[in-house]
Amino acid sequence: MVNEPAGPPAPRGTVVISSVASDAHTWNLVLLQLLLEEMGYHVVNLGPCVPDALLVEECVLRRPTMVVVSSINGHGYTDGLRLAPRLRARPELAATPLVIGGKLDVVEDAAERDRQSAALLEAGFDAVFADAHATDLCRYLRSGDSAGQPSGQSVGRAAPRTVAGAQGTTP
Ligand code: B12
Repeated sequence: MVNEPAGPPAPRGTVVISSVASDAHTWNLVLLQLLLEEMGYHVVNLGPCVPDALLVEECVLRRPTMVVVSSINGHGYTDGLRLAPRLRARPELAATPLVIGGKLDVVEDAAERDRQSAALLEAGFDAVFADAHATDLCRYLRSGDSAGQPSGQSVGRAAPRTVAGAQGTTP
């Protein structure tokens, strides 16, 4: 699934949204897309089960303002650890803001989750949203702008962060 709305580029630039190779869930991606479009970004949603190499090539081609990786099947931690270095290995993407979020693991232990988030940051992500809500991404984007307005420029490698939430899940 690659959505390409017609019309001129959005003023805040292009965000690539993608899931990871193992993850078939879709509505998390759609929700993130709607929120970011509402904030004024042009969104390229690559959809679920995206092979690492395809994501890398799409990002090199499109040079996005930011890359948002979303995974909820519980393998996001493993997939993310493998994926981030592959993106960062391309000089064109070495400084591109890169975040990951969703239900990234199946661990209950907060300390272990913190350790995993730290490992994802170490692997190359700028921010990790473990079990957070999609609106936390909007807050993150707005946080660098003193006027409180959304700003794609505010996300940078200099400010690694982890955001942990307490979203409920149903079996
Ligand atoms: C629908 C569904 C499916 C459908 C998906 C259909 C489709 N086309 O999307 C099907 C049946 C295919 C499926 C399969 C599986 N599923 Co499923 N699925 C769900 C379910 C019921 C809803 C997911 C959904 O659409 N939510 C709606 C969206 C809008 O919300 P969300 O996904 O929660 O995303 C929110 C946050 O995570 C966050 N977020 C997400 N990404 C990001 C990124 C950033 C940057 C930020 C800030 C926030 C963020 O924002 C969103 C809104 O708040 C959930 C349970 C639940 N109620 O959540 C299980 C669930 C996600 N599935 C689960 C599992 C285990 C599986 C399977 C492995 C089951 C199996 N054994 O086969 C497979 C995996 C298949 C695969 N290869 O990925 C588990 C994951 C466990 C975990 N991570 O802890 C869940 C949580 C169920 C459970 N309680 O165990 N699933």
